[in-house]
Amino acid sequence: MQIGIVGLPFSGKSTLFDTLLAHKTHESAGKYKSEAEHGVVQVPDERLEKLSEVLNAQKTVHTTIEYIKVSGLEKEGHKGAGLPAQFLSNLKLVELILVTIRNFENELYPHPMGNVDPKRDINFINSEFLLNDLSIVENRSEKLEKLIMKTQSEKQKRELEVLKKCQAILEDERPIRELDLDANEELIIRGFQFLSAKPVLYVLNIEENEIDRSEALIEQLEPCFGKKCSMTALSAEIEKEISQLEADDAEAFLADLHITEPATKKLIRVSYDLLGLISFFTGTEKECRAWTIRSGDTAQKAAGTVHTDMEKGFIRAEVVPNDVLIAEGGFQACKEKGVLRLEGKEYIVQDGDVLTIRFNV
Ligand SMILES: Nc1nc2c(ncn2[C@@H]2O[C@H](COP(=O)(O)OP(=O)(O)OP(=O)(O)O)[C@@H](O)[C@H]2O)c(=O)[nH]1
Ligand SMILES: [Mg+2]
Repeated sequence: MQIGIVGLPFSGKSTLFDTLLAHKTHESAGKYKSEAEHGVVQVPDERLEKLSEVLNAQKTVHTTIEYIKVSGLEKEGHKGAGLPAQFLSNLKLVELILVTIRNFENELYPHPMGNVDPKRDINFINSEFLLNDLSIVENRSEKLEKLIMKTQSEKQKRELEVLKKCQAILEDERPIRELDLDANEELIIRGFQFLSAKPVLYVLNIEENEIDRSEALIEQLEPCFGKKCSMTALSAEIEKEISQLEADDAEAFLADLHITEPATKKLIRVSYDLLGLISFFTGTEKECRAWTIRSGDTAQKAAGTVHTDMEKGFIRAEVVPNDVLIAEGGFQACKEKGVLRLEGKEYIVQDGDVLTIRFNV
C-alpha cells in the first residue's frame, strides 16, 4: 500500500518522513519523479511475531507500507493552472494522503503565510485539491461533449454523467469523496485519480508542550474535515528523535512525554482504521505472514491477496483466531480441541484470523 505525505513548506513533511522511515526496509523500486522521496517500512505486528514463534516458522513476513513524500504545495496556490504534474503523478497510486498541518512556532523557519493557523491551512489545501480536480473534470467533460455528438456512445454518456456529478459537488466546494458513488461509477472515474476523492489523514504537527492538549486541539479543527478524513496530533521533531533511540530509551522517553504510542505505530493504526483495513495471517513452519485486506472481505477474496489461483480455485479455509492458536500452541492442539473451524468462500474474515486455504489449481 502506498501513502503520500504532502503539506505546505516548513510544515514538517521531511521531519515526519524521516521519523516514519527511520527503520525502513529498503528504498522502493518504483519510478518517481524528482521532488519525491520514498521508502518502504514494515507494518509492526506483535501478533505475527508471537504466531511465528509458536509455529516455529523459519521466516516471518510483515506487510509493508510505502511512504512517498511529495513537495509542490505552495502558498501562492495553483488556482486555475492545476497542481504541478510531478505532484499529481507521484500521488497517483496512493490510497491515502497524509497532510502535515503546522501548529508550531519556529522563527528560523517561518510559516510561509506569515502566521500559524491550522484552520486556514486545511481549507487552503482542500481548495487546492478541489480546484485541481475541477479543472480536470471541466477539461474532460468538454472533450466528451464534443465526442458524444459524433459517436453517441453510451459508455461516454455514462462517463459524462458521473463527471457532471463530480463537477456539481466540486462547484459546491465539497470534495468528490463526499459523493455517494456506486461501485460502477467509482470504476468509471478511477482513472482520473482525483485528489479530493482520496481519504485524507491530517497530521497536526504540534509543539512538544502541547502533547497533553492533543485531543482539545483536534476537536477544535474537526468541523474542517468531513467524510473519509481524520486527524491525529504529534510532535514530529520529538518523534524523529525518539525514532533514532534504542527501544528501551525510546520507551522511557515516550512515557516521560505522555506519548502513549510512537508516531510510527500510531500513524499506521489510524491509517488502517480510516481505510477500513484489517490483517489476517497465514502460517506454516516455513513462513508466517501477515496480509492486509478490507474489513468485510470474504475468505475467497482474502485468498486472492495471497495468490490469484487460491481465489479462483478456493475450496474452503481452516480458520482460527491468532490468540487461540497462540494459546493452544499450534494447529494440532487446535484440531484436537475442536477450535479449528472450516469456513466456506462467503465467510467474512475477522481481524487477526489465521487462515489455511484449501484450493484446486
Ligand atoms: N518546534 C517545532 N519545530 C518543528 C516541528 N516539526 C518540524 N519542525 C521544524 O520545522 C522546520 C521545517 O520542518 P521540515 O520537516 O523540514 O518541513 P518540510 O515540510 O519538509 O519543509 P520543506 O521541505 O522545506 O517544504 C525544521 O527546522 C524542523 O526542525 C515541531 O513539531 N516543532
Ligand atoms: Mg522537506
